[in-house]
Amino acid sequence: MNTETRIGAEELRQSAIDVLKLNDLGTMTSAAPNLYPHMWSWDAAFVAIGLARYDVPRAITELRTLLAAQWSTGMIPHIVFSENSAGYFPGFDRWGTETAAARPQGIMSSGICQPPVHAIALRHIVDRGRENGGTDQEAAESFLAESFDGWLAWHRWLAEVRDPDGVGLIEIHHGWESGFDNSPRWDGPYSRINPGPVEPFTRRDTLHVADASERPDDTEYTKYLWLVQQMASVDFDDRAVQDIIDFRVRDVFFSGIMAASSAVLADLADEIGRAEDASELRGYARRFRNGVAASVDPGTGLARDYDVLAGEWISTQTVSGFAPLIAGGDPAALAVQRNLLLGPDWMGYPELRFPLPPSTSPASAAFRPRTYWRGPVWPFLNLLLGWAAKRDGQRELFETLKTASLRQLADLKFGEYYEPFTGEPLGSLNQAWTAAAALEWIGSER
Ligand code: 2M8
Repeated sequence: MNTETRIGAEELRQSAIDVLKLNDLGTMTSAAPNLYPHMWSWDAAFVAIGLARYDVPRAITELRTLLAAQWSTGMIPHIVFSENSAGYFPGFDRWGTETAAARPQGIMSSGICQPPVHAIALRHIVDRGRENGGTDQEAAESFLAESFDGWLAWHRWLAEVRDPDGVGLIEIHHGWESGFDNSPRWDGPYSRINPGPVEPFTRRDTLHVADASERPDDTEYTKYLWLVQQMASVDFDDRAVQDIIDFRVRDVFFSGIMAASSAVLADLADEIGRAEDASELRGYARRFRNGVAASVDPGTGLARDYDVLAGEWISTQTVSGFAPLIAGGDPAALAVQRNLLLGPDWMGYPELRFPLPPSTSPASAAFRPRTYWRGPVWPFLNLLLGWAAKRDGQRELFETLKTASLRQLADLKFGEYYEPFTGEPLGSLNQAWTAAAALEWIGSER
């Protein structure tokens, strides 16, 4: 690295730390300063990865706060609400989780979940702790021992409750559970929902972006709220929800993360002498890796979601199609996926500002370059793809993603998502997991 880039990296690192400090609410980090004034489950995991690069104890606090909100079933809720109840819609009062039997008393949370990236974050914390030694190492090791049962319960709940038939794909009950809220992946399932009466609502998200069309529209929100109402009507009881909910989809990207994370947690289990749990977790890793691999469309080479209610595979050209690269598995199949990812419909699309995969391929009719999960580039996803590439010894792909990401993030805006052709930051600025991604990319260079 030459001096100029080194200075650039130091400035980026400092700015990213400033963003995490700006979002720091004490024992949790808001996903973004105004748009998302609460803690989100998978954002918190990425935030912890970034924090661990400069403050291991604070990274531990982040995951500890999230885990304290775990439901007695094992589910980790997708939002842990801060006291700033006015800042975001739907807030705790609208979720209807007040009377849910499994929610820990005194902790305000939503009643759905998000992809289980947490064990990967835990791995990063343990690794940073061991590198630093001293009190960081002690804190990381004791957090691993203290929290292990919680993460295990979370993976078990996912495997048993969200994949009761053992097909190797996790079923979700809301687009919000995927984290890819309004992706074209969910157009089919949402198009078949006819919402019943939904209580009147005033959105707040559109107040915090430059242009409301960067967000989902009101028709989409009505359906999102309808699903929440359906779940609340049965007090978020797992079995009852599955019987009545209008959205039942097996999410391939969620499942890819489940496979990868289970393998990571299995290694951590071994490190603390929990051999039996390690073998259970390796079983989950295998099952979900196989489920993801079996979903690949032989025609397009992309992995697919499955619509349970319609009884059909969902074929879209979205970045979730690369779930096998996250899950890991058969080297030959992964090599085919890597070629596709680097090819002209994705990272090699000629007009891209940086060679980074858009959330929807620009070659797809569903592609919208400025609209949220329908086209923009999401920096935290690139970090995840890079992590998986490194795990699999794919140094070249890792370096390509890293170099392009560091160039993209050098604007110091920390956009929630980016316009693929111009590199313009969109959605919220100072988004926490974008700053965390910058810190991890920089840290991995040293
Ligand atoms: C977005 O989702 C929330 C709902 O959960 C929203 O739009 O209000 C998604 O990008 C999701 O993946 C992310 O975790 C969350 C916070 O960054 O925002």
